[in-house]
Amino acid sequence: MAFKVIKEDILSENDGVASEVRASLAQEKTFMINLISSPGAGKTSFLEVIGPKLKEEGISFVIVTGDCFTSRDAERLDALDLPVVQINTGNACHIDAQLVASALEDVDLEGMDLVIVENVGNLVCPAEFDVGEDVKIAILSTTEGDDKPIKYPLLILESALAIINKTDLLEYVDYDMDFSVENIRKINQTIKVIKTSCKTGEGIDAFLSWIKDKIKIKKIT
Ligand SMILES: Nc1nc2c(ncn2[C@@H]2O[C@H](COP(=O)(O)OP(=O)(O)O)[C@@H](O)[C@H]2O)c(=O)[nH]1
Ligand SMILES: [Mg+2]
Repeated sequence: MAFKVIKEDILSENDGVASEVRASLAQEKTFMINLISSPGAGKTSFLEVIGPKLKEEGISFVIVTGDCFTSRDAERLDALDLPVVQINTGNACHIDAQLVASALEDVDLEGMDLVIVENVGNLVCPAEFDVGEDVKIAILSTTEGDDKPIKYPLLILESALAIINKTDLLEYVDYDMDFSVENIRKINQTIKVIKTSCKTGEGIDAFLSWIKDKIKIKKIT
């Protein structure tokens, strides 16, 4: 029982900071996405592919990347000259709103179109924590099994978009795409699903057109 109370306190404290982050982004009309997946589903790879394309499109953005201990993801993104801020969470299995607020302190948000948070690889905790994002995006992959949507329904419920990555590996793995998408839609009737491959580029244009619409809508609301 006491455990439950502590958790509620932590979440309500987090929600207060998330609201502040959301308010400061609303002032600048900056859209924020929170990318959540298991370790290795392809969050950083996806950013390596979309980052240069966002630049080509003239979209201004910053990536806040979370990792327990290393700065490997930030180094990969920095090598492509993508704007990135690294957060180390230590043993924490998620990024919380305070960490995002601290990361954004040194970022000039004026005129910024998009903030991208790459959360810590985990399908449970990040789904519970609002970090001030406009939308959460679940990245699933064909190598982790088609039952992950039903095993981690909160993430699917909380997400506006589900990306199913590594479609190039479909012929090598036992992944029933119809079963996976069916379960995603059972859990969340309004979620959009995009199938991608960071290797072949499948689905990348579909994502870019989705994100450009979201950025446009944010600017006029
Ligand atoms: N075949 C294939 N491999 C991928 C794809 N996306 C990522 N990977 C590989 O999956 C591994 C983990 O990717 P990474 O981006 O580090 O995942 P993260 O932990 O979610 O950030 C790397 O070896 C990537 O090269 C994909 O679409 N197809
Ligand atoms: Mg990564």
